[in-house]
Amino acid sequence: MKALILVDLQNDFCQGGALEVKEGNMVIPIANQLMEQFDLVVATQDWHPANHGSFAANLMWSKPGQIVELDGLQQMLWPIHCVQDSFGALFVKDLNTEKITKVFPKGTDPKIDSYSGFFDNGHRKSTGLSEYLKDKGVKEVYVLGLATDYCVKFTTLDAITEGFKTYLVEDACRGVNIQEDDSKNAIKAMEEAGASIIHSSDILTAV
Ligand code: VGL
Ligand code: ZN
Repeated sequence: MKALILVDLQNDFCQGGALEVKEGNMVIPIANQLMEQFDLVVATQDWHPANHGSFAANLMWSKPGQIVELDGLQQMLWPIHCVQDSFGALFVKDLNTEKITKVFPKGTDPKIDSYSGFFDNGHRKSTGLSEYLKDKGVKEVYVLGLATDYCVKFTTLDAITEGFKTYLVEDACRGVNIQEDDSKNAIKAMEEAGASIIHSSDILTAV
């Protein structure tokens, strides 16, 4: 059984969003097309309370891009984004959400961030995604979404360590690229960890 994991296809990561990822919207039509090839589609949703510790605005004298310590972990500070129930946290309007069987919110604890859809950044708590997929008999997962160098990367790495055969659909991802090569390096790290890097056409033409 194969599952498609849609990572953070939310307004704040797309055009005009608070944490806009360049060309983020371009992955939406690919996601819509790919969904048709899967029996199981799940989505992660960055879902922060307004007082989240990753927001620079919640910390005096700080700016997005700075690194601070949050509950014992290194934390990159971000602009306010994906606040629970806000427009920015909603899935992009053009995304076909009909095939999504379950949404996994993450980043809900103000004291810890969660880039991965499986665990928080300290691997302290599970979101339930791994258990859900295993319960459904999933052995292979295909990952796509935003952003390549953060949530896609850590979701993919956790999928591998959770024992799933893991595919990264490279053309259906875009990155933040605070440093120019961040996405490129993230893809390399995922590949080295055991992910198969594929193109959406590999899935679409195989059927
Ligand atoms: C993300 C930074 C902060 C992501 C989420 O979805 O990649 N990046 N929160
Ligand atoms: Zn976030």
